[in-house]
Amino acid sequence: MLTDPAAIIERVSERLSALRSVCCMTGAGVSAESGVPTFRGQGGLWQGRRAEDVATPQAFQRDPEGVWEFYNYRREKLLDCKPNAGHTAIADLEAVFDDWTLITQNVDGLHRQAGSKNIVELHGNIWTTRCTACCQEFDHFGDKLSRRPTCDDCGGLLRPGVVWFGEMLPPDALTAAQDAVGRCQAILVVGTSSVVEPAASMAGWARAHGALVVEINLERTPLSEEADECLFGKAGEILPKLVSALRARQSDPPR
Ligand code: BV8
Ligand code: ZN
Repeated sequence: MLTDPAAIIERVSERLSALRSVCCMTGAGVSAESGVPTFRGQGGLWQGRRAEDVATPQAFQRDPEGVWEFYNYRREKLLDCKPNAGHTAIADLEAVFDDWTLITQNVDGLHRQAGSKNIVELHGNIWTTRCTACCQEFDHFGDKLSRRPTCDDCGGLLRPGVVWFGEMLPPDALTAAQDAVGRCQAILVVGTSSVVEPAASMAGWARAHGALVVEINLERTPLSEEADECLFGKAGEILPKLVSALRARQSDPPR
């Protein structure tokens, strides 16, 4: 049983190098090294607050200012956060495979800042807002918003452009993710606790049609049992090594 991380990375790169269609599912762990708090870990966003109180439509109905306080706090913190080596490596992987789709649960926009192009934002984007009256969507990247921001067009109350618990995922994002997972030959699952549905089931969908499942995480998760390969460690350290190993194989394929 291989335990040397370098050897496992070599083996994973060998298994991936033969493939053309690969997708990647990321969670908050990919942004942790950029200083973005995760949800369920030490110091996570759900510590000291319940998702039901700040990340559901009912919470927003009940206390829109309190919910905006939570999102404005996160937007403010994000202004100092830059993409890390894990984001950059994921952007590099887009050029390694003919058919690459990045599916992210993250709402921080750091994958796009790192250069990823083909991105499916399953849970929306914290930099966008949507008017609760006229449903128009707005990009407020970097803007400081009040606790009760309103629509320039109709004066309606704006809400954060993210998907809350109990809300359906954006149909086109879900369809794009299902298509990519349905055709992929491998899925890399990076920095997610794999507990939030339907994102948490997508690796199983891929596995069901024979795709290789590779998990990259600091620790074991509910997915680890069914993953074909588990690389334990920081995404920002493992992913650049995986990219180098894949590039070496591409430039000098084994005879
Ligand atoms: C849906 C946006 C259909 C907001 C998020 C009862 C009633 C209603 C719904 C449900 C219900 N029971 C279950 C459900 C479904 C529910 C769900 O899954 N609940 C779970 C919690 C039980 N899902 C939904 O509601 C979804 N919609 O199902 O619609 C429907 C509709 C009505 C009724 C039924 C069904 C919508 C889910 C979207 C919620 N929105 N975020 C915001 O961000 O504020 S979810 C939130 O969790 C984030 O998006 C986040 O990405 C996501 C998952 O968390 P992770 O990314 O995995 O982060 P976490 O902190 O948990 O883990 C970090 C991991 O990284 C750890 O494993 C750690 O070890 C690792 N790590 C840390 N550092 C590193 C690292 N790894 C590598 N390197 C490092 N350096
Ligand atoms: Zn409006």
